[in-house]
Amino acid sequence: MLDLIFHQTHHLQIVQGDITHEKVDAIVNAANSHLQHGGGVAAAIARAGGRTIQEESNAWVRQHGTISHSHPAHTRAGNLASTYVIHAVGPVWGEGGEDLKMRETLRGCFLVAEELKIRSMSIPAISTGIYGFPIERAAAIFYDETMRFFEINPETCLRLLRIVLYDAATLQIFLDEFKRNGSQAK
Ligand code: AR6
Repeated sequence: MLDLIFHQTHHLQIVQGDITHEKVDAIVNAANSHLQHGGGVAAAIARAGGRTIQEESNAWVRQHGTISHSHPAHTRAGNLASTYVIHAVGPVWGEGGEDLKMRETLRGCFLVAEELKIRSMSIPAISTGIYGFPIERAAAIFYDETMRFFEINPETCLRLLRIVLYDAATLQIFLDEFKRNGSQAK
């Protein structure tokens, strides 16, 4: 586990776990642009939260159309402990422009967090499962974008950001990346 503190009040934590168990204001889902939560962490969230998550997702797409990288959707979280699920769509590895799309996706999550004025959010390693984005590369972009967010938004309501990695190997890659950049592990 890594716990980085910004501006004395804001925490960035890297932990291993199942994101459906997180007790935060919002969890981020690694979704597809049609919000059909059929596999991976999306299916786990839809299953654990109950059918309202898929129903509200369908309603969102009917109303707003498909989801872009830069502006994720959000629904309520049904039976989960969180209030919201933010449905972010990461890049598919091999489609081109993946690094930039990953940055847009993470910035989109922060944008929605600010719009919802939430105080805590947990985010998985978007795109690194079914979408095939290399984990080391994702970790480097997560590092850059999370540091950038807290540096340029010292007044943000978002006091706690947790990066929740499902397996030990992915956790280690993220810890190595954040430590390599000079952070202190706890
Ligand atoms: N908690 C935290 N992380 C998890 C969990 C969990 N319960 N389950 C898996 N992961 P993926 P993608 C990790 O495939 O690559 C779906 O069908 C997993 O180990 O869920 O963005 C969507 O509907 C990996 O590191 O998402 C899309 O069609 C990370 O979550 C497509 O997959 C992301 O893996 C999105 O693919």
